[in-house]
Amino acid sequence: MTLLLDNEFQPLPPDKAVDTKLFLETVSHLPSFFDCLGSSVFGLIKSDVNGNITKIKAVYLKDPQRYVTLQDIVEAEREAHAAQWPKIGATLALMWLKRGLRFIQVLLQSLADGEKDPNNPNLIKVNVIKAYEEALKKYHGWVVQKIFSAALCAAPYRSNFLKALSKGEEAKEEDCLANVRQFLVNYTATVDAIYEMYTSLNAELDYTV
Ligand code: CIS
Repeated sequence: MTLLLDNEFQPLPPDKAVDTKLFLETVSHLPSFFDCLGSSVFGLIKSDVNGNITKIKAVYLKDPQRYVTLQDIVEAEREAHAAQWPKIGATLALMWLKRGLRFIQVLLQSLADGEKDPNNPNLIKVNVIKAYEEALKKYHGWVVQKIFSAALCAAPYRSNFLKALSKGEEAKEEDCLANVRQFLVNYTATVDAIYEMYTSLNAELDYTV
């Protein structure tokens, strides 16, 4: 079984509300994946993503019955902290987490679509750069863009990355990409739903770090 399909997202209900408990259970598997990418530069990213998840979880655990969906949390924080919202609490943590999740979505989709550098077909730099430009770059100033460049140099080979997604087992590339495509169905729908929620609640910010 692959890492991705072991951690598949659930289909969304018709109103596209994202169940907080299921979402947190699924994304909690993400930070440990950074360990098998094999470079210490991923430690920084892991700790940022981990921090986001921990913050959302802490709010959820205060009142699970009240915070059944992610939107319940964001709306409750809007009520409670009108002056600082949305740059506060789980609303801010989810704002950044969704950008990391979008990065992963674009990266996996680009791999699944067979996008490659014809001169270096076993590198994933073109896929990583595409994901970065679509999901994160506009929120990063000069210093963080330099961290990205360091992470890009440490990006694994395509074959090793696909192997890591197969939990280190040897698997045919086509089988692995088929699993990526299947994983992307519910994953993309979930990430899109969170983005739509931020737009509809006017909760998106565009400051740079
Ligand atoms: C494979 C190569 C990958 C290259 C990756 C390059 C990514 C770009 C690196 C940028 C450096 C990021 C360093 C941190 C920057 C932070 O300053 C920035 C802003 O942070 C936020 C906090 O999160 O600042 C706020 C204040 O302004 C708050 O402090 C906030 O924290 S809060 O509110 O919680 O207190 N953060 C970011 O820019 C976010 C960066 C996210 C980067 C995600 C990159 C993901 C890379 C993944 C590569 C591997 C793909 C794996 C694919 C599949 C794995 C499947 C695993 C199975 C589990 C599935 C479940 C999903």
